[in-house]
Amino acid sequence: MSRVEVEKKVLNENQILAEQLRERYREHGVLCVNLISSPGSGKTLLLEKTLERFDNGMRVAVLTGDLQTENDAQRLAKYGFPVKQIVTGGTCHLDARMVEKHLADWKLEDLDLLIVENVGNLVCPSSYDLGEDAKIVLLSTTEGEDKPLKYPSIFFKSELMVLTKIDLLPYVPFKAELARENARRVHPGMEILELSSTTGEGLDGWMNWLEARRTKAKAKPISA
Ligand SMILES: Nc1nc2c(ncn2[C@@H]2O[C@H](COP(=O)(O)OP(=O)(O)OP(=O)(O)O)[C@@H](O)[C@H]2O)c(=O)[nH]1
Ligand SMILES: [Mg+2]
Repeated sequence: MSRVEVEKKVLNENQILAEQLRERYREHGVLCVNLISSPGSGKTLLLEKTLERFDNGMRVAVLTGDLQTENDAQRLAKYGFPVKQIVTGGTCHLDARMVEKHLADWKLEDLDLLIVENVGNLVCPSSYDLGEDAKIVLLSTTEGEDKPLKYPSIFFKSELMVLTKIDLLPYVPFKAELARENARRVHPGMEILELSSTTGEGLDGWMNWLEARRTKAKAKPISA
């Protein structure tokens, strides 16, 4: 079997599993979001700030993926919500099977929100549906405005772009307007939020976005 055929087969199998996961999320009214970015763009710090803002009653869980180490899960576990690390052992993306396996001992009926932090990579995760309601791509102000043009697939497939580390704008040669323009060239009408997890600027907008999507997922009829 050629490499292309094997890749097609893997992607098809992934798609079937992803649809099953999507159906389960829908059945239980769980919003699942999949955070994707280059390594170090600020996914985990944003999640730390997000969990910090949730009250104890929030029915949220996090799956966080990495090639190696449990570092991110350790950072996230201290907020008291269920968190699991998926160590891929070298694979550059999460797939639906890994998600399904790590969800096995959590009850979806106990959750309203499942956040998946993908492996830091702008390329591979874009090919793998995890059954999520929305992919969210993060771009930080230290990466360059051209990234949406160089890695169009993930910017096209993501519903929302979060421009992170805006506290660094005075110190880096990054034109936020051009980054927004480039993102919308690849994905016309794309929603864009800007924030700094360090200063807290823009976090309200992010929390409001999540809450609006969570309410929508809850309201969706089972047959939708
Ligand atoms: N100045 C500034 N630094 C930030 C911000 N967000 C994250 N950082 C820093 O950027 C570095 C990487 O942040 P992480 O949250 O670990 O990034 P990540 O995307 O989870 O990284 P990987 O999981 O390795 O892909 C850390 O040193 C953070 O403290 C921000 O808004 N402003
Ligand atoms: Mg991380």
